[in-house]
Amino acid sequence: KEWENKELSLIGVPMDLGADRRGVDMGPSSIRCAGVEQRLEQLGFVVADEGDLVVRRAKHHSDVPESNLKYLYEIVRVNEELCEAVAGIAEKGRFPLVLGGDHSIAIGTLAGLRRKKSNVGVIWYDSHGDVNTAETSPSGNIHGMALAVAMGYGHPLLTGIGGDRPKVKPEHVAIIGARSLDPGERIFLKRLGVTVFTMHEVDRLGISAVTERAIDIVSKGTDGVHLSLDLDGVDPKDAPGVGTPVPAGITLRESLLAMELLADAGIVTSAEFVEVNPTLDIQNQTAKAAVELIASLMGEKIM
Ligand code: 4U7
Ligand code: MN
Ligand code: MN
Ligand code: MN
Repeated sequence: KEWENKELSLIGVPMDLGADRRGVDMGPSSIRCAGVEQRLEQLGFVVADEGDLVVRRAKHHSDVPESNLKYLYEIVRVNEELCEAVAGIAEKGRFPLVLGGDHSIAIGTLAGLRRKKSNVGVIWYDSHGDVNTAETSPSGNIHGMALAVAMGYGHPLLTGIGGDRPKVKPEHVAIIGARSLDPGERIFLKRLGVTVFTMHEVDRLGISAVTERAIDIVSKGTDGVHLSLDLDGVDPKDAPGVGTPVPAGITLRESLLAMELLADAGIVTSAEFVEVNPTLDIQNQTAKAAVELIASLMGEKIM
């Protein structure tokens, strides 16, 4: 494994402009408060906390002529910075761990990873598909478009971050936990042939078989695997501090098992944990869940 040296860099992206509810900008802070750095150090990682990127609070969101994309320009600027930061971390052979922030930051993360890896596999752990474009989006919120952008679909200012080429191929993507897809997203996912493990598959096969199948898909023909975990993929009973909760999701316990299986497979080379909103949380429960998930992903064992 390339991060056998156990060197890891944390980077926070305090951005909430990609979502309608304010407050996910405090996500990185809440995950730090829940003790992420100490937990990783206990696992033997040498952690460099690179701090947070600067996000400017834009006043108006209707700043794009003839488009419904909210806060496009500032989201592009932040993601360009994130792309550089992640590329720098990956090039040093360190493990990039990105803390969000709304899910639009996956655009910058994946663009940065593309600098080092030409075929990155992606596990998109989320109750949503995040494959809208301006044309299909019911909201205009860019966090619901991040995976489409990474595959090369969307506004050219977004798909052009880190260069015009697509950052991820549809056949290297597996979505886990989907239970809220917009009509346009269903059509798009089918057309591109993206593998989607909805809650139907999680219930029928169980989370372990689903995770094993996802591991197969994202590791075939790829030179690294990125985990993009939206905390709303976890059931809101276990992760209430999210802006777009969707009931009947994957429990925290099942999610921890998924992380353990990923750790055992030894394939994950980068990760991001996004969409924690402490203003909607109960006693930082969701950030604490994120830290548990991170620890399991990075190899923590009960015995
Ligand atoms: B998240 C939504 F319409 N699909 O596009 C949209 F339901 O990063 C939600 O997964 C997107 O939290 C949620 O606005 C984006 C909506
Ligand atoms: Mn989501
Ligand atoms: Mn998401
Ligand atoms: Mn969300």
